[in-house]
Amino acid sequence: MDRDTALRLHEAMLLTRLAEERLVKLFRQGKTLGSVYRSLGQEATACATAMALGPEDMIAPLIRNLGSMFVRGVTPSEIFLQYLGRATGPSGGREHNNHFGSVERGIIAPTSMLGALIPVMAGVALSFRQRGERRVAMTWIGDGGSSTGAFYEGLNFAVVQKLPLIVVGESNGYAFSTPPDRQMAGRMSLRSQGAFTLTVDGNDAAVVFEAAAQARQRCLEGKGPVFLVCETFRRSGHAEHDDQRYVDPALLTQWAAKDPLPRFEAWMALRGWTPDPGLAARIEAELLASSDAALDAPWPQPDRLATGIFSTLKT
Ligand SMILES: Cc1ncc(C[n+]2csc(CCOP(=O)(O)OP(=O)(O)O)c2C)c(N)n1
Repeated sequence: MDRDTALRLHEAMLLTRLAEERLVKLFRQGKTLGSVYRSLGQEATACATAMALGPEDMIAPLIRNLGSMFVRGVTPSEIFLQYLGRATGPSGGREHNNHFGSVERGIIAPTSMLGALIPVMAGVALSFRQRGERRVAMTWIGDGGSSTGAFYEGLNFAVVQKLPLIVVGESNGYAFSTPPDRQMAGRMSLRSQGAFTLTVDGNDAAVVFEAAAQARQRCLEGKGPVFLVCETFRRSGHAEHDDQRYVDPALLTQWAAKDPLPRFEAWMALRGWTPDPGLAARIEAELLASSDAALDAPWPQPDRLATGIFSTLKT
């Protein structure tokens, strides 16, 4: 990773951390229309994987991968308008979290149905190959989500067809309140079905980036899909309405010491790469301005309810 990439990756992780903190404040003030599903402690897994892609590649994030959307150019303003359900937000107030896509920026909309995006992205990867395009598709899945039939169907199809698909497995300690050993035998990597599999420290942004870059290279060489398992930990509840009382506090302390942000800052410092000391303040100011503007933005009008439901894309 070069210096410029490292600085951009650090900024994306910091932006994700601070934007989610701002969203939590809005949730506690009763301003968001739904809950807030954070990625506290998992920012490296979302940001460093997406950062290793090229602009022509496509991603399909899950709700805990807001960071990957920032990497692809989604703005805090879009996120606040969306969470606050405003007419000027990406879905015009029809959704209230990161469930929106942006094909121009290579983002297929996240969905709630866990596993469903794996066959979708296998299809996207198949279309790249059929058109002879050098592009890869990437999506994410949690340890709980990897128990779905869709996960197996999609990954199996990609393995058999040798598709350029990267599935990032987020092994993050809990699926809601269920630890992995209550719902799967063995480690997440055993679910690879023959896909080339890498297991990495998901809280080490530099390592995640290198692994994702290697995965992309394999895909471009026609070697088939990669299952990139990131070992990490969800340091907040499933969402803000969940107080995580089922988690041993000692585990939280243990994982707080492995926080990906200071770890990446230390990695950068070893190379003499220092982020701008005013960065956090600048991001905070932008987040405050864009969330205040979103609070003043108009609500959707009932007469717009039936518009924008069907795609206008030409086939
Ligand atoms: C097919 C499907 N089944 C159940 C759910 C309900 N659900 C939402 S999140 C969740 C837990 C997900 O855990 P995991 O995949 O490990 O991801 P994490 O929340 O840990 O990031 C469940 C069961 C769903 N969204 N989709």
